[in-house]
Amino acid sequence: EPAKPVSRGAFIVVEGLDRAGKSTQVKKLCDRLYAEGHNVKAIGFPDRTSPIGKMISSYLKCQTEMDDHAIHLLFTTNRWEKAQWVKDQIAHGYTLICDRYYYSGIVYSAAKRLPSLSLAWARQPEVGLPRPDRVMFLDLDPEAAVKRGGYGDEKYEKREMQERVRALFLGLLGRGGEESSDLFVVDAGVGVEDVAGSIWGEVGKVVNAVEGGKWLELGS
Ligand code: 2DT
Ligand code: MG
Repeated sequence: EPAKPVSRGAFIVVEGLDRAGKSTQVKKLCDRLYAEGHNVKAIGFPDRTSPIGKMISSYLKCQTEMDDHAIHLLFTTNRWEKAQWVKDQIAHGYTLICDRYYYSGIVYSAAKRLPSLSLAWARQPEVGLPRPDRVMFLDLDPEAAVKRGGYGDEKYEKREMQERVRALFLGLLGRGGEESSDLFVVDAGVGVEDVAGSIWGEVGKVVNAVEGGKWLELGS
């Protein structure tokens, strides 16, 4: 089926803790959108392919150490280096499904609980990045994540860290402002098809509204 002409593509982010099923759900969502005639591309952060992405990857694999503020700013820069590309794709009618974005960015850094690195501090360098049309938060109890086979060996894949990250994510909802209105919580503790169904129930509506010209401006 040829893709329909659209006003612009939608920018959808999928967020969640490690093992919440983000990669699986991003793939299923892209396949469904494509099958229904949308132009769609999957992207994700950190994008480990750029020179900065390689530094981030090395940090996450515990091969290099870095100051917590410095690594935060590298994650942010890794988004800025793709910001114009994101805008261009959307303007050309591609709907982007993005695995993690600045919501992970601020929450993982703030979960380190440094006196000098608050959520507000972490948010500042992200200001001005393309704002998504919707952020699907795949919520999973770290207890359930452990039952799914547990974590890998990367930097933040520790139970205590995951608990703090989850609390901060859920805290964003009550904080008011952009983050709380962007986030849509999905229970990721049920079966793969049920999670996909909940995601589709929201994203299908948003994508059709955006592509149909009902939500004109991409925010920032
Ligand atoms: P993946 O497991 O999805 O590859 O993520 N992270 C991610 C941050 O600390 N800041 C960020 O801005 C982003 C995008 C979350 C690798 C880890 O990196 C964390 C998990
Ligand atoms: Mg991971």
